[in-house]
Amino acid sequence: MEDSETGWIKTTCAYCGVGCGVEARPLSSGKLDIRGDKSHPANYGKLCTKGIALGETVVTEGRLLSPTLRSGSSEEEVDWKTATDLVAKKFSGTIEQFGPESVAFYVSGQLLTEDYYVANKLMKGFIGASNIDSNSRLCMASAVAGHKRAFGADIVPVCYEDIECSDMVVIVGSNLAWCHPVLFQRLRAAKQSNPKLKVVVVDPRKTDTNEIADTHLTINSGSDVVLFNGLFCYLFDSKVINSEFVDNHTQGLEEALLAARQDVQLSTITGLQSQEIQSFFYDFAQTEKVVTIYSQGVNQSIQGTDKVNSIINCHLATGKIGKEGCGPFSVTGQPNAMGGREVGALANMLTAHMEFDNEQHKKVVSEYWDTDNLSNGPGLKAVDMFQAINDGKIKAIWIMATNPAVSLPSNDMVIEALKKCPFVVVSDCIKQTDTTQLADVLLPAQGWSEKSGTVTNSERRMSRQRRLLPSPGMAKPDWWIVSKVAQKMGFLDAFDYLHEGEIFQEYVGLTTIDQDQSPRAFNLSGLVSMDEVQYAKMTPQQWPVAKYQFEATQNRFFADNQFFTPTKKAQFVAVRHCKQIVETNTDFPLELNTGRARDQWHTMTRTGLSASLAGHTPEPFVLVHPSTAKHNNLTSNSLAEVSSCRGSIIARVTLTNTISKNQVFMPIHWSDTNTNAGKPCELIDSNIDPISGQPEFKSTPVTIKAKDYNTIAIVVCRNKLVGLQASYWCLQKVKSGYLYRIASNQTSERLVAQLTLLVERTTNSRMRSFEKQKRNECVRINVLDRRCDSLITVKQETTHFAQAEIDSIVELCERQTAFEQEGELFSYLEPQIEV
Ligand SMILES: Nc1nc2c(c(=O)[nH]1)N[C@H]1C(S)=C(S)[C@@H](COP(=O)(O)OP(=O)(O)OC[C@H]3O[C@@H](n4cnc5c(=O)[nH]c(N)nc54)[C@H](O)[C@@H]3O)O[C@H]1N2
Ligand SMILES: Nc1nc2c(c(=O)[nH]1)N[C@H]1C(S)=C(S)[C@@H](COP(=O)(O)OP(=O)(O)OC[C@H]3O[C@@H](n4cnc5c(=O)[nH]c(N)nc54)[C@H](O)[C@@H]3O)O[C@H]1N2
Ligand code: SF4
Ligand SMILES: [Mo]
Repeated sequence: MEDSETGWIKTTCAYCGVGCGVEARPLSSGKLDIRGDKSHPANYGKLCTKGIALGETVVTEGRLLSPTLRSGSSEEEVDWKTATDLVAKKFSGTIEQFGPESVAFYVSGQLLTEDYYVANKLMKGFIGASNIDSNSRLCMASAVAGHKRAFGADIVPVCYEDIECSDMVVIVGSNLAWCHPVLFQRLRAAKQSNPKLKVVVVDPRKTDTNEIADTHLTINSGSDVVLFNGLFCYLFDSKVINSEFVDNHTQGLEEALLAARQDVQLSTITGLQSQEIQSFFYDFAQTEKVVTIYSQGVNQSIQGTDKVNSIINCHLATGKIGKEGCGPFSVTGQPNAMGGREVGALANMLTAHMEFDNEQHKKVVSEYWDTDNLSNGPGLKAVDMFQAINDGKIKAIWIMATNPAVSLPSNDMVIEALKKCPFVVVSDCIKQTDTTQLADVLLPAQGWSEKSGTVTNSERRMSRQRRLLPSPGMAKPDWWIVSKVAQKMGFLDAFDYLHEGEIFQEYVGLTTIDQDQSPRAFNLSGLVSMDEVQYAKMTPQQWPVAKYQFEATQNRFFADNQFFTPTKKAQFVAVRHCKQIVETNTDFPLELNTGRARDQWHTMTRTGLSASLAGHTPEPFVLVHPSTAKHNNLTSNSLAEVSSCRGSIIARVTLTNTISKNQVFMPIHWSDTNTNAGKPCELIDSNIDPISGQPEFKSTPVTIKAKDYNTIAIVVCRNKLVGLQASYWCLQKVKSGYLYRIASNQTSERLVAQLTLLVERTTNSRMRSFEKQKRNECVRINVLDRRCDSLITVKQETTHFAQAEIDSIVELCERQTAFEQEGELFSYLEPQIEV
């Protein structure tokens, strides 16, 4: 929707599941002006750092511009016809020879609903298998499974507004301040205006989310079920159960209580003092309006689903659900994790909240899609899917909008599997990622600002992402690419879409079929009569949509006490705490916790392009408690090797009291594309929750030791260095190009020579001869138009560069003013060099 006078176009942020409304205005430079959309009910005009920087990341640098066939080190750019012919032929051929289970799609919450819908329809409806799974398996699967067990459907009952109306917000395993910043801002504002509002954070480490916390329960990793089972028993014993609600609208209380009672030794297992536990229990019991927000500290666990239900049990017991200011609230990670769940693009779902174990559902979907080849049951979930590729059972895979070579556990196996797999197709916007390296066919997809479609946020609100800029090269929308291949596989009529709006219309229709016979929560009947123009102008709609919502609604589920189980009652689930599959031991005495940094998004393919975002955490780091550091001879800012039984990676040590002595924390963002050994998933085994299939990412036994080098270097260059080899390197985007931090065991002379050669090759110019030797330091500058074009500083030292030194190097390379004499360039660096 564009305001034709001012040029502002309404769209939705590319990143997290808060789903903020954005207004964007294309500039003549090709960049975008960005501001928050004041009318969007998710954010009312607010944006976080990542949202504000969206305009900086719409660059063409590094984009995948044309379909590309790869074989060994050779690459051939081809047209769309050749590429889609080939993909269709290979998939059809594989299916013919080995059956429909021999192919798979691995898709993503980064896709739009329309893309997601088409991919799911092709696999389940026409290929006739269910080997389609999404990176949401790594993200939301436990929440989905927990919702289904308790409510009979995958429903997030609350609205964002409930956070603001509540008197107590419990934040479990969520770094809301960094990962859902605008929601965090809303909570902070609510707390300021309602001093009664109590915030409790349940997290083994202290994060920025603690800024607004009244209480921090530094729970032992993996012990949330014990805490919430304890609360459940307390609620019962202190007679604050809502009997009217429990008796009439729930079932399974006794069994759940019996199980909860067996989880004893609360303090020992959670590591919390009984006094803090009791006061948390008391507050939860005595506060009428409680919202419990939970995220990956809950979901990404071998008992993620049980953690979810242990939380929901407490809300059901007290009837703190379906009312203003109340409810369990699973915040979604990705921009469209929720959309993927709606279309059913996870291996164990059919589509549109319909299920494989329901014959009527299968019948209506077959009829609606006009297919006689609908898949009959669930397929392989992400971790099993990659195992099946490794075992040779899956022989062709199509990866769309996700980077499994970085983000899946047992990373070495995943990479090996993709190397072995006879046919690997990757659709991405970016040319160089760890996963695109492993593709036989690369397909260029339109990215945020070019593509057009719908995403659903954490409060079930569907918003439009709109096209703002032309797409570079031959990039196409994901739905178009999938449809073309589907047509060429012989399914012409079912995939002859001309426009994403047609797909959306078909999808809306699907959500309404058979609702009379078996009512489903997910219903968009209010959008059935929408035409293309209305779709183009669609304002945010929160499902269920019975009537087009001209005004933003605040639809809360379960206000009518009706659930989606066969009895229409909510289900208590009996859950018990279980230990980690692999516990810390003498070889691996520490627990590795992994998660996110404030200003980076996942594998950095987009946020990594922004110099301003890179400044917050420029390098892969490991958070270590000072006493753990002392015990392991680690000093602040030194490099350390973190090892598990699977392998070793390297990161910069950050000393902090925010983490416990038995844990270390690493961010997930670095990959082989921007550092040489910084991917935590190399250390993490594929231990999954048996119900949801979601991997444990928060607890891996590791050990840590200092990693010393003889020589360290900083290189700034306008282009990326090709063929850099060093014991440690890491790359950071800066305004003038790229900054490399390097550590090596070579002598400084050799390292200088090697780096000089690389920079000269990369920039196609010569480093000037005015090399300046200091006591233990060598600086070389490449001068262009009397400006510093690139710069190498090497030190014969084992420690790190001080941030001030790095800042002055970066500043020198960014300077637009020419230096009168080249010597001035050096004197500019002098104060820092003279340490
Ligand atoms: N900046 C930024 N924001 C993002 C993303 C990003 O990449 N960058 N990604 C988005 C996505 S897809 C997702 S899924 C979300 C994730 O959002 P979050 O879940 O908030 O983020 P994480 O950092 O993965 O983990 C959250 C917290 O769980 C804690 N934790 C670990 N183990 C346990 C445990 O056993 N119990 C409890 N109670 N807590 C534990 C960790 O210490 C950590 O602070 O963020 C979204 N937002
Ligand atoms: N150790 C550890 N591992 C984790 C986690 C953790 O906490 N700890 N968290 C897990 C979670 S919750 C998540 S969500 C995953 C995220 O992990 P990934 O999904 O692997 O990470 P992304 O970087 O988001 O990958 C998205 C890819 O899609 C591309 N892309 C972006 N937009 C489009 C588009 O429109 N079309 C196409 N075709 N491509 C596009 C991007 O360039 C990028 O290469 O990581 C998981 N892995
Ligand atoms: S909170 Fe999430 S959706 Fe909102 S601007 Fe930030 S990253 Fe984008
Ligand atoms: Mo996620």
